[in-house]
Amino acid sequence: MGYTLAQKLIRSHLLSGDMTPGSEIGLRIDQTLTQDATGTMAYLEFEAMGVPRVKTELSVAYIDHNTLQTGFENADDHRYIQSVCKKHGIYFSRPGNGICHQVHLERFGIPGKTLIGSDSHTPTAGGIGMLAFGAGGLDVAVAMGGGPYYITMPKIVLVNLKGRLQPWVSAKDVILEILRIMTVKGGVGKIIEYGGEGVKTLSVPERATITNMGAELGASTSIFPSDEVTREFMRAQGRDADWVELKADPDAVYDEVIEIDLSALKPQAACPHSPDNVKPVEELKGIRVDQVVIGSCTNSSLMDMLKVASILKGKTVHPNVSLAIAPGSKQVFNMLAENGALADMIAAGARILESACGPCIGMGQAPNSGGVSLRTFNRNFEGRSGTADAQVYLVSPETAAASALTGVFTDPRDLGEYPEIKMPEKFLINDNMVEPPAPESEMDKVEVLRGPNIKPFPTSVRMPEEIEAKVLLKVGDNITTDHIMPAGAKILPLRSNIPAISEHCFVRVDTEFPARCKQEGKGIIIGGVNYGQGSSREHAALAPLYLGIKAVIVKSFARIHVANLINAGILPLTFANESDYDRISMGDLLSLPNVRERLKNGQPIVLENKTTWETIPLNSQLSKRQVEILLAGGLLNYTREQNK
Ligand code: MIC
Ligand code: SF4
Repeated sequence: MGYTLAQKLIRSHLLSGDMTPGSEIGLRIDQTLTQDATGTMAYLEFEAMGVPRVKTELSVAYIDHNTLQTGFENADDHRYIQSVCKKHGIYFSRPGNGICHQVHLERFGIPGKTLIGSDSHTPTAGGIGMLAFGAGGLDVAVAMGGGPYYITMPKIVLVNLKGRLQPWVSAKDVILEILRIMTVKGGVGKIIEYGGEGVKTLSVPERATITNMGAELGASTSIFPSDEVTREFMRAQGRDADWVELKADPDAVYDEVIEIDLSALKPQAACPHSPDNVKPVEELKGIRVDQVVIGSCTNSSLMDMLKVASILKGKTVHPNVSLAIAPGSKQVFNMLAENGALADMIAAGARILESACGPCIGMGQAPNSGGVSLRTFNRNFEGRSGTADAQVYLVSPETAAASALTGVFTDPRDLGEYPEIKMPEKFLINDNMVEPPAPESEMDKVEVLRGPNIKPFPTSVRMPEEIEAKVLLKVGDNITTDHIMPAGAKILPLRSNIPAISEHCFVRVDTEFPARCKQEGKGIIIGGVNYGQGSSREHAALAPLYLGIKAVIVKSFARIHVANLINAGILPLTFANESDYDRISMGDLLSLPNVRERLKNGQPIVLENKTTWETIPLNSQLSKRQVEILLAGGLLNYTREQNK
């Protein structure tokens, strides 16, 4: 029996475990990336581990999220990351150089290598055949120190592509179709592998749009084969030597197969407030549009930008629309400037933003009250744009640009002839905004610069014999990390200050939550299915830890968040019977008797509701390693104990 491409890469990087779906495996990690909103924590954790130089083949730190500098905090964090990188052997991509996933794909990614990044969209690199995972900062720190990255062996889904996209239909419409079919929890515990005749019709940037939004499926990662198209892209980036061919064996066996006929797809949009609430643009035609934003790690490649520029050329943005455009990288920006496409965008009235995440993470460009905003991004969670009642739709660059001109939701196919845009034979290569680390012999001379905003992270204590605490919050299904730990221009600067950022924990759901936690001193959270979907931010675990949350009991978890809870030392549990969710109310006093002993011995965990005097069976689904981490009170404590 042959192997799928993902299985081949897992096999060649397997350090522990066996490849049976559901069991824990440890992988050797070749490359890491961080961004600044999660990076400060990751590097503080790396420093705490005491490893002098990174042990990966390549580690890169990007500054792309916290680029709105309304106070000293973000700039201080940038300086801190820059100095840590210089000292410890990490490449530093300076602010202005672009969004981590876009730049990594262009300049650093290598087919067949493993990558983990402290950002959930790290699987973007699957577009060139990397096995790339989003992870919490602490997991990235461990990988930089040479440690394995542990995941649950996923099932492998084949998305079999046939046909070819019709004019005005784009890669975004492909992944929106898959989201419509699979939903935001359909990818949990799975790797999405693309194959079939249709693959060769898609360019690398198109593939990367698709793998990028695999994160919204909840998938562990997504991957395309590395073929002649990949080779052309690598060659155009001057990195031909890094290319290798990679594909699944012809007799590979998949756990699930989804057929997509590219020729049959139409322009689509994810409607408010979830990436899987997908409808054909045809059905939305005519809805008034207030804002259009083009960019983000999903759709900010040169090809996307050139398409947009050609749609805008010689026209004017509709008077009721604010159009903002953020090219994904300095390379893209520079090429647009050199070939005149940027001038076409400016002339049409686009508001040009720096190469960064910007509006995608609520860093500026919040829409007007109740405003309809069409965005080429990957997430439209309620409130994420910075305006609580905004209606955000996720669309392709083509649909976005067309609607910016008409002022209403527009099917780009109505625009007439499709602009033929070809991938350049050579990209403009200039890595002058990537600072290499100091040589090892000089690392001692580098001083690490710490601003006053950097506060120590919360300490967790060893798991007690028994947990007894009140339910301080009960939430429903599909809670995102944006609910747990919101981002945006006001809160992101607090990413290196856990005590301060904790004041904002869950406030979009319940403004009293932080105060209630402080009053009680400890507590338990109850949730529904797919709890913690979305971002990799470990702050969504560290803030609850700081606020005294001891356990989170839900119907099911999202992959990265549950790993972050374990790393922080918060006990994640699931209901053995989902209907028991209804037997717990806010304020109930819950007890987990002998929990330490039971975890240690692999015995089932039982919950006693001391308010109703009911007993509820729970599942823990933890590996032996995860149990040890929890008993030690988190991964940092565990690592310290191991090194004693
Ligand atoms: C996001 O898109 O939500 C982010 C901001 O990139 C996050 C990381 C973070 O919260 O810093 C992600 O996707 O992991
Ligand atoms: Fe940045 Fe948005 Fe991509 Fe997250 S999803 S990395 S905020 S561009």
